[in-house]
Amino acid sequence: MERLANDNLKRLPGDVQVPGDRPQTSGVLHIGAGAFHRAHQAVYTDDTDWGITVAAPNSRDVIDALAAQDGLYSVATLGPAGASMRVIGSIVDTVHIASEHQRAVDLVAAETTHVVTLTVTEKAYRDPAGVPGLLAEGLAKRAAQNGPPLTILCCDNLPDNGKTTRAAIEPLLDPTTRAWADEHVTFPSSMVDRIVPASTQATYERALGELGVTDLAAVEAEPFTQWVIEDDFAGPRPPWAATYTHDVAGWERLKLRTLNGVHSTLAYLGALAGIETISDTLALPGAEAFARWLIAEQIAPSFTPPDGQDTVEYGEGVLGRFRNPGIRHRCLQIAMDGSQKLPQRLFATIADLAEARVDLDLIALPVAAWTRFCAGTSDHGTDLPLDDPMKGAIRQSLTAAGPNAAARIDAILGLHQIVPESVADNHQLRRAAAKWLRELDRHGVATTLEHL
Ligand code: CS2
Repeated sequence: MERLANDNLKRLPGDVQVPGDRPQTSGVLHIGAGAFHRAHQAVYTDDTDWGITVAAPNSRDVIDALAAQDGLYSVATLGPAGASMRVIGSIVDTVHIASEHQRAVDLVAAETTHVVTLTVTEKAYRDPAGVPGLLAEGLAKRAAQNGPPLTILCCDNLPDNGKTTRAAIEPLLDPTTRAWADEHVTFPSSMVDRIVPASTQATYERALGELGVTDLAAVEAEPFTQWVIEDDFAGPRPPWAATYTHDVAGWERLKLRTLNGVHSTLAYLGALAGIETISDTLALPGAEAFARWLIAEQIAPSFTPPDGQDTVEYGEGVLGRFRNPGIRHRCLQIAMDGSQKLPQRLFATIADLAEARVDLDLIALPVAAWTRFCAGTSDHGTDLPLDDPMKGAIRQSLTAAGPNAAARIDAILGLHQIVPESVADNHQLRRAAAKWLRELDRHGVATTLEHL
């Protein structure tokens, strides 16, 4: 079967949006070839005359598919009214870090590279031998050449993600590089948002049906997209149609606590109930009412949203997006790496509520759901995978706790790398979470939600 390529762009069906002149060079080096990047930053870049080199840390499947297609791939935007297709042409080159390490280092140092963007997932920032190490090596070379300034722009769902990135790299720099980087490298924070499920066979089949050629790098996404970037670029700034601000923190909190917090909550509830996707979980009797209640009573009072934003209204928008039946976002995909996600999605909210002495009953339910999920058995007795870098510690503490609900909650809240002390020590939270865990153990998610 013919693959998507420069040669057949002109022959694609008329309703498929195709790129005009392709960029020749890449001012952006992007690390992380996942579906999110392809449906987010690469689309923003496609609206400019900049190009991207995509670096894949481990698996080479995506970059091999892109290389076989002249860097082209399609994004299916799935709205209530059906799909619209767009072919993206902003990716001009690829590099496989695991097998072409030196080339990746050289690209970080290259004077043609002005911005490095990152979507490498939350856990990658903890691994000095991985992406932080690569960036440190590249910066050392750039400093030695006294190269042009560089902007390193984190696009992962972490709070203060610019500072987090800097903190992961800085300790790896020698003193000379460090001094150079202080002057020439910036780490703006950014808030990124678009719901992009992992591509499946259905994604590739849809692409073939709509394009008439094979696209093995195809992605599908919701219509909504947002990018808020701290305006702190060291050198040239790509003309992305993003929102540039000096206060990203408020946007990050709004998105991480509301969208991602409710996403993770629904993911654990849905997985326990044996439901495959977020939209189907939200359709469980009581689920949407609970989500709405959680947003209004617990998430909204935990922080001040950025100017002009109302958390409850924003939350309504989020629930509307979660209902989108075109998006089959699997609960198990969102449930993975809970130890890396929940600190900013759930425990930060609880810490702020505890400090403000707000009642913690409702928000204790997602804590109980995660605890039960971590044990690895659904309400129907089927196995649930625990895909988490802290799996060993989590399972060990749960096993040691035995069957008692209060003991299991104490064990989970005692994981200090995940749960802040002020949350772990909060008696009201512990009591409420243990109560919910007993409910979930006895009745399961569906009945618990129905009787809230
Ligand atoms: C999701 C996010 O997988 C997850 O943990 O919560 O990927 C979410 O879909 C995006 O952050 C939306 O912008």
